[in-house]
Amino acid sequence: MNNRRKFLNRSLLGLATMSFSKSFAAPKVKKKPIVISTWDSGIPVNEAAMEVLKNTNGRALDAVEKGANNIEDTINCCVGLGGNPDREGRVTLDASIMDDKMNCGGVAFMENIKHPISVARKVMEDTPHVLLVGDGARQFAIEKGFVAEPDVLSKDAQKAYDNWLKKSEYKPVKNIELQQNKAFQKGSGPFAPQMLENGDFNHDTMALLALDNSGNLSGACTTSGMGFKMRGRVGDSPIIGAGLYVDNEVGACTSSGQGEEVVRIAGSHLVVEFMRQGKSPEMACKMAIERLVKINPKKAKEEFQVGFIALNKYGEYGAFAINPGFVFSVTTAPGNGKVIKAKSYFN
Ligand code: SD4
Repeated sequence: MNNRRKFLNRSLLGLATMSFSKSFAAPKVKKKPIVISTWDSGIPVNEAAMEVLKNTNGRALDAVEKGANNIEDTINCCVGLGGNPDREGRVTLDASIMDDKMNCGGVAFMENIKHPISVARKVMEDTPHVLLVGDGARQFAIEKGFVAEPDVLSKDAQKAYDNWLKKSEYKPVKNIELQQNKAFQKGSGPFAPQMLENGDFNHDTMALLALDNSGNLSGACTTSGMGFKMRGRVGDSPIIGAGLYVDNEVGACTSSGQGEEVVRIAGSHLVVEFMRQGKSPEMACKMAIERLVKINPKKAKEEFQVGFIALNKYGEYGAFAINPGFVFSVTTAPGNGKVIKAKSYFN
């Protein structure tokens, strides 16, 4: 047999094997509905989202908005208007949302509006744009019926700001929970979320992803951003592809941590692309973290935290962080939320 014929025969055999394995591969079962979110403060957030998802026709998009609203409502907390201010003492909010049809919207550097995620949804649904910022975002929100809240810091934020003013040093805290959570420090597995003295959970970003009963994915990310940032600073959270990305054919990803680092690698989009190549959600998050650490391993170890969470279209989920301390919450039915410790690059 000449070489060309041998080659053709081998190729045909290869094709036959490929189509054989394809048609006989067991179809993956979708584990749905499911909602996952960043940090242990995600437990009540997931619960609010599950109220929507438990209904046969509950949409993932409505679920992630409701979940984000839940934490934006906790006035004395960290995400939303109760969050830490910038270095001029003003709370400025970033948020983004993305649905199962590649629709997306966001707001950034927005003040005085309690539910930035809902304004982000209005940007997505009622404008030809993807992102509105600053006064323009606030003006749009008011036109849409949102109420402008007064410029008052929450009790905790005022305390934190007064404290910060003493040195005025910009030193983002790597993991707020790590300092609060004794169970985590002991290194035990899933644990009950730790509450602060005043009964609130504490973190400045809430990002969540949901898969509904129809098999559709959506995601939302809402934050007051890094405390004591420069005025006008915007992080990864409102930037589609960085702080959030959803591709209904593949999966979804969102992030928490030092936004500048996430933007640098278009983090959430990168994780979704790794899942498209067949990687599991955890492996996809890990590969994106490795990409980030490679830029400056010493800085990554010593100076900041980034954590990704990902959910694929089959309801499989995973997470990975640069440093220990990142946890995420998973809920598949009302009341069954659990907090899981993410693996990290450094230990
Ligand atoms: C930001 N990624 O503004 C947000 C902050 C954050 O936990 O996630 N903190 O950069």
